[in-house]
Amino acid sequence: MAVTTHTRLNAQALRADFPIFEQQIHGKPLAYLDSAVSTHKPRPVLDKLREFYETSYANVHRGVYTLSERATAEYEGARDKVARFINAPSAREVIFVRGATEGLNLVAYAWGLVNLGPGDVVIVTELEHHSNFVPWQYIAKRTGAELRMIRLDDNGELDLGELDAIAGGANVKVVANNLVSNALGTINPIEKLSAWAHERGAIMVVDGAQSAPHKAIDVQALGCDFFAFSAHKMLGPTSVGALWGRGELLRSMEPFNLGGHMIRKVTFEETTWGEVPAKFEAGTQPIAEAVGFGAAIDYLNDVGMEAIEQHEHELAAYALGRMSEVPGIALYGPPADRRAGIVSFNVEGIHPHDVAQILDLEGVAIRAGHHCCQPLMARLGVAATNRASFYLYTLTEEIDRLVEGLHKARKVLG
Ligand code: C6P
Repeated sequence: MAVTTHTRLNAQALRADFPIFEQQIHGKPLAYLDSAVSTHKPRPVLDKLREFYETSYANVHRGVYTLSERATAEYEGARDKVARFINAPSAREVIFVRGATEGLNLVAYAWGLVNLGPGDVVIVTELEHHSNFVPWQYIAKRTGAELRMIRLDDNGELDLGELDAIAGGANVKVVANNLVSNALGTINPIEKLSAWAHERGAIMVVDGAQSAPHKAIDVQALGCDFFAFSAHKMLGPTSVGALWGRGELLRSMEPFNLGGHMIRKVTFEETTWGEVPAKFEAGTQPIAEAVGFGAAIDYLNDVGMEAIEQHEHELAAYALGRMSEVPGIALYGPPADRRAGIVSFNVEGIHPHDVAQILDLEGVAIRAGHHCCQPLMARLGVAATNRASFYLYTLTEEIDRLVEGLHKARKVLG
């Protein structure tokens, strides 16, 4: 029998790599429980950015001089790292974008505008982030396609039993879903959805913004056609992310942005496009950011994605247990074994922003709001929730401080 063992991560030890934790907030150690919005950066990533700018920086794919060739090698090296990280069949299928949002817009515009029309159906889900919802709603309206939605059950999980009924006899062209929900932490059955989509000749577009940072990703095993994610949510810099797409689809698509670097030949009458990925990387790319993204991937690989997933899973279970002790708390989403390290909740009678402000005074940072998931908020029947989200540097003591803060919020405002 094959036995898999994962080295457990030591969050306390890892924190020494993150300078942000050296400060205090309102005289208390920082308990940063908002990693789903963005993560902090370890020294190896910060050092890599500085080293790159100090020793190897130049524009890429534009110079024959040594520095430009060195920068190009680093940039393309980062692309290789991203490709390996998600088990893409080829690094040429990885496009550097500004983040998950831009990657998903790229697919909606460059694929959707050409391939969708009246009589076609795009299926999204009720727990989609606006980044994988609004572009499809917009492109569907522009092309005359119809937008349909997979609803959630009371656990905050997709009701796949309804899929065939949702599709009816329609010509389904796109299924769009996140692998992990940013608002509920739900882990979605992408393999099943991909298979279902492909049976109908549809493409499967996966928003990987909340999954790539937290679990090992294999786009081939997921069976999807596109997978988009952001570096800043996985220890890397802002303003860079990646879109992976199947080679044949990327090659058949029109470009998204037009300008320098993405062309083959330009004359007054006509322009022809360069090869993928250049076709989708118009203008000067986020070069140093991509290199920093590569350094973040190195760091995550060193810690081990299985260990990170396990750690977050334990934190989610611990948090759900401890938080359920708070009187008047409503906890949203599935049981711990079917969710990532994200817990959304409301405290009866207290506005989420007030809860977050009281917690801030305790040095505990959580998010309050609709989390760019307004259709989901409508389903939950609330305008907003509080959300605590965890990462490899999160300690159980910080969850204890969150719970103490919630008791305090109830005393002060409840
Ligand atoms: N979610 C959150 O607090 P960008 O901004 O492009 O890096 O990522 C957008 C995005 C797309 N999909 C999902 C599932 C996401 O969670 C996010 C970003 C942040 O949940 C900001 S709303």
